[in-house]
Amino acid sequence: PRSFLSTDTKPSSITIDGTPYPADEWTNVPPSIISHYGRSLHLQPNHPLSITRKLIESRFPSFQNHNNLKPVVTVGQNFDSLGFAADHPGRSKTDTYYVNKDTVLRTHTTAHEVDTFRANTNNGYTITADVYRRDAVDRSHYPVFHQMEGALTWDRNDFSSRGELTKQILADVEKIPKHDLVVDNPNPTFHDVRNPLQSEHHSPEEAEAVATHLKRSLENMVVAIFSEADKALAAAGQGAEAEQEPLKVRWVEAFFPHTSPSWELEVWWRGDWLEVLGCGVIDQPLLNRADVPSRIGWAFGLGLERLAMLLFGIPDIRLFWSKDQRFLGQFDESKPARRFQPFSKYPAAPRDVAFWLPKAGPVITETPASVSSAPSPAGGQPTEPPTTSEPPAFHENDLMEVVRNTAGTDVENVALIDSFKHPKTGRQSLCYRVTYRSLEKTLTNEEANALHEQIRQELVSRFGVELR
Ligand code: FA5
Ligand code: MG
Repeated sequence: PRSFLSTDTKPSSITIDGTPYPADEWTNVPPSIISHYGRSLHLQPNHPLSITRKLIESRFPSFQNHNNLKPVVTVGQNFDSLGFAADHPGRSKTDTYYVNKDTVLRTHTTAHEVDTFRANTNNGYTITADVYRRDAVDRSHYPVFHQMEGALTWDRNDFSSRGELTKQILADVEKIPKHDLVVDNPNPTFHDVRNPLQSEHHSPEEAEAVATHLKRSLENMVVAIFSEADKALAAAGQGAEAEQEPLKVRWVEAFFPHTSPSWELEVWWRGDWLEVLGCGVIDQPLLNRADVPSRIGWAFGLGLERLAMLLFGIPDIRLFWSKDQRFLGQFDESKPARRFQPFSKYPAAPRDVAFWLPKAGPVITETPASVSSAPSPAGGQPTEPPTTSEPPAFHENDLMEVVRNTAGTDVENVALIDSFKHPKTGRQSLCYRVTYRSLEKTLTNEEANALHEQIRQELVSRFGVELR
């Protein structure tokens, strides 16, 4: 298959949903990504992502729901309007799909916040949509996934004083249904330099009231999802484990350029803390940019696949894209949630690829969980546009993409299993294990070998690696 990245086949324009965009040295959206465009899984009746979306929306009954916003946005919408610094790693080509230097596939639903605040006549809204990130290949990461954004604001102009506004927010807190959820760490301290109260805009009491409303609203939403999940487990005769351990959540400090202070909500579920969403008190300059400077409020962004995987017990994120009736036929939005029954597990075909990198240079194999506000958890440095004379620096996400482009959903996992530097030459060697496994059939040895050989050759032609 043609790669939009290799210099010999680079087209002068790239067409998405019938619209041509001029390509440039930033263009890095491969055909395998464009082919996901327009599936709108979050709107497909009886799809688990749609069922999960509706369940969450039902916990915010007064909100407007925006579910049809297009994924091609400007760099301004995705980053600048949200206060991302010019050198923020989230802007890097290794993490983000650029249509061209001014245009990206949105990396988060937050890209629509400013426009939505500007147009909004109501106080609250959700935005559910497909988002795109260059990322690892494993059972919980896919380069296209779905987020739901939620936001609620109050207008100062409706109140005679800051004290009156605070009173109203606290009165609104009382209207949120009570829950008996265990909240492990209801009020973590937060870093007052990196994650301050916005004291030039908000009184501490206002900020505190907004944060309380935010946390109680999201705890209420999580209770809805997880009590459904518990019922589904009980119906499957697997409830005992869940009953022993009551549902538990905790708040963890987090950093986003578009909220302060910020938190992540984690849920204790079957032996693990799982990050479900990020949230915080909306950055006031963002609201000013949206021409609603008198508003104050909160926002959150959650991963829909993550919640749907928990709710239905779906073991692999690739399954959401399946058109197989053995998958789709298991979900019915008119009935209580049921546990997903794996229809079959086809054999895995692991294959290793080992190679020398072309020269000593930057190798980015890790995506550290940074304390920065990356919308993507990846922490790669922005790379220079590749030139024709020397191969670009190797970033692990580049390999992930070669694998995705070639093997699509027939690959389950890609993992670095060995890395060393030659003591004399200083050259770097890497070995990755690519695990092929189809969700729908048994891959023959020949099929796995053919995919693997294509990937090996692509690594040579794109990155100048030397196979070992
Ligand atoms: C953000 O994208 C922020 N824009 C969220 C936000 C919105 C914060 C509004 C504050 C206010 P983050 O990159 O952590 O944050 O992603 C949010 C959620 O998306 C994560 O908690 C996780 O549930 C989900 N998510 C992130 N990356 C992936 C992935 N590769 N696959 C599946 N789900 C993912
Ligand atoms: Mg995060």
